[in-house]
Amino acid sequence: MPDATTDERALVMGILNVTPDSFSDGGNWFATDLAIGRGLEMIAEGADIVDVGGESTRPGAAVVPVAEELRRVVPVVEALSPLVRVSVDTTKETVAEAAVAAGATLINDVSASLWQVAARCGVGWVAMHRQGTPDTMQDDPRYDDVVAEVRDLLAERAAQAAGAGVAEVWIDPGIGFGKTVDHNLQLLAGLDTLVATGLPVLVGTSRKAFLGVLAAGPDGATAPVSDRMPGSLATATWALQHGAGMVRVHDVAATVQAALLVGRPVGGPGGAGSMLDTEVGS
Ligand code: HH2
Repeated sequence: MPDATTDERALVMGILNVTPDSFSDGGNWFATDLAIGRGLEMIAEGADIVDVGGESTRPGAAVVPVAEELRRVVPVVEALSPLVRVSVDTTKETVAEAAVAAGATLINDVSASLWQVAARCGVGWVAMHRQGTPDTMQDDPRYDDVVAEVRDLLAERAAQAAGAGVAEVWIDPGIGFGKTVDHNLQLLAGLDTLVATGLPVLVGTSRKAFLGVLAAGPDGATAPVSDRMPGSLATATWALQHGAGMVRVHDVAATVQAALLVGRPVGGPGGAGSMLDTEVGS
């Protein structure tokens, strides 16, 4: 969480999908050299962590064989990890281990099941909540109390991870993973319940489908991925203001700027107020 009394800001994790089929940037960075180039760009834009993934988690995405996921991910991790902190977005033990050997220091685990791997490798771990698996998760997600259920599952997994010796554990509500639009909004509105666990919270809303639904045009058509940047930024800013310690985003430069503003009190020393004052009239 940004400390309002200092210049600190929350962390921005840049998304780097080395895949042909991710819902937003699929195919853009599928070639290794293009992926490394995008990683360098995100570093220049201020990313604190670059999250390298080789398998899409979008509803209905194809399962990627281990050898192919390794081929996509490892060279990119190797190239970027001397320059920036790298996380690996995978649910496969072998891929997580190989990425750590290549320099990754955080396992971003949308299955919230790889804590023993993180413990063994001596790296951090992100436990993300999801209901179901990508092929069926959006069919008919149901909860009695989505915020409490997500919090309880994540707190339980975090305790298991801590017990196994993982020193750095993040929890993530898994926006869009087995959740309706309403569930996603309830989770964002109830973020303080996750923050109250005392565990650092990561939130990923970037360009997700619920933002397209909320930004539907007058004809009711869902806003395409290319029109979801305003909602992405608004929800990332909301999350940061409500205590998230990190946001996972495609649009790194814009989010870093938002994080700087949110992390600094208006009018405080070196704060947003003074930054804006300086720019008035210039
Ligand atoms: N969302 C996606 C993938 N990984 N990891 C965490 N911790 N939190 C998230 O919300 C999250 C995640 C889905 O987004 P993206 O990587 O852009 O798409 P795809 O899975 O299609 O590659």
